[in-house]
Amino acid sequence: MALLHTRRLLAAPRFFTAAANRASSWWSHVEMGPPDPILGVTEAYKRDSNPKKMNLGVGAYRDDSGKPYVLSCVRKAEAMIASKKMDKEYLPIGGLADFTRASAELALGENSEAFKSGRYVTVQGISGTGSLRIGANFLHRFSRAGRDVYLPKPSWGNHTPIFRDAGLQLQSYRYYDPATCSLDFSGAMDDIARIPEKSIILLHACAHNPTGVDPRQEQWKELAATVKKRKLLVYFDMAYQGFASGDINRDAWAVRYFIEQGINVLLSQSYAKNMGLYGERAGAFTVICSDAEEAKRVESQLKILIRPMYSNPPLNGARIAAAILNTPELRQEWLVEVKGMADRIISMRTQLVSNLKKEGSSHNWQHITDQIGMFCFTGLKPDQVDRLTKEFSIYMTKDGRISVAGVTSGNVGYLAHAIHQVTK
Ligand code: PLA
Repeated sequence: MALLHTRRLLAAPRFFTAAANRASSWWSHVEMGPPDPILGVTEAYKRDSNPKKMNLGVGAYRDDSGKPYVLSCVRKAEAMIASKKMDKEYLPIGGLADFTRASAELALGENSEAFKSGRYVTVQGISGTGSLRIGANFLHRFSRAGRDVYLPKPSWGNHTPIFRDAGLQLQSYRYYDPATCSLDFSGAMDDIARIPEKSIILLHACAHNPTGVDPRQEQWKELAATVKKRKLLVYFDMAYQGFASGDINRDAWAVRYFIEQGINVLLSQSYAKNMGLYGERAGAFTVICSDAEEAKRVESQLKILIRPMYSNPPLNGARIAAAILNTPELRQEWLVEVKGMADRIISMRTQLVSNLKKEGSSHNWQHITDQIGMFCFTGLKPDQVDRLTKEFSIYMTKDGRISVAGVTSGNVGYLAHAIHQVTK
């Protein structure tokens, strides 16, 4: 009793001091924020001690033994760079020229009129996200297309805060039909035809995230015609070039087609997935302009935007990507490795469906193999996702998206079993 009493006496002043500190703090009004819907899944996964746990949240490619994969062309590029003992000076504000030029060529194609005539500007960005943000800030400062950005419904979760934090307003157009787990093309066309003229529309260039559903080429053509008629400003997000079909040219088809139709698009690129350079943060932002002189003016303003944000971009990832893109043998090896990653994902889709059938599932899982790219939008409901996590330690985003790139021949059976248990 006496001991308890003493403890209380000791505890009391400490409690009062803490409360007083809180009240007088500059940040007492700051509320606890929610975890990130995608990266928060990884945090929860790391806390789980179940040896069977699976992280199908973030889109990060794993090899077939479930390990992070560093491309062999990347290892070679790194060795090449190391052997040159290069300096660590600042890059120019717009980034590494060998990298930005090669990025534009990769997206537009070497025969592109826009590329050859120089009526474009490409600046290096901090991977896809940072490049999107440069674009968003550029739009906020210079857009003649107003402040409304139309996103597909659904879109990558980070698109909304990227554009919102840059001061733009988010709107949406129909894109996905949950009833068929496929593209709602007529819904999309109806909505896009009603977007007020001269608004901004965001399109996923390929491997739409989170749905894995892309328009076919004829549908892209119709879309381009409508966009042109409505005089919309098109912003392409291309975070998965090569990951959809395994072929970087095929995956850039929509971007190239729009530009050929005279639509001067904005474009963000990322090398996180297709070169596996996730943490290196290599990406690019491009504006297609009406001529080379306009491109120079736009470039000058992009530099003015970038300088107070982060002064100039990081060096290492851009050097690696540039070495791969500009060295013929490395580039060739890269193209094979991209195809290898895309093919492994495709084979996991097939194996997941056949394992679900083996489990005795009578649902129609065809969308798993129809969808493309890194993700599968399973159609699982939030309570089913909860059960997968709680009962099976399978981690994924609440919307039922799984990163197929995280499935392996070793765990696809376990995943199918678990999905069957929560859907039967
Ligand atoms: N655009 C889209 C459509 C994306 O899916 C992602 C990444 C990015 C841009 C940006 O990637 P970067 O900044 O790393 O280059 N989406 C991931 C990761 C793979 C994430 O959410 O940050 C995803 O799991 O959806």
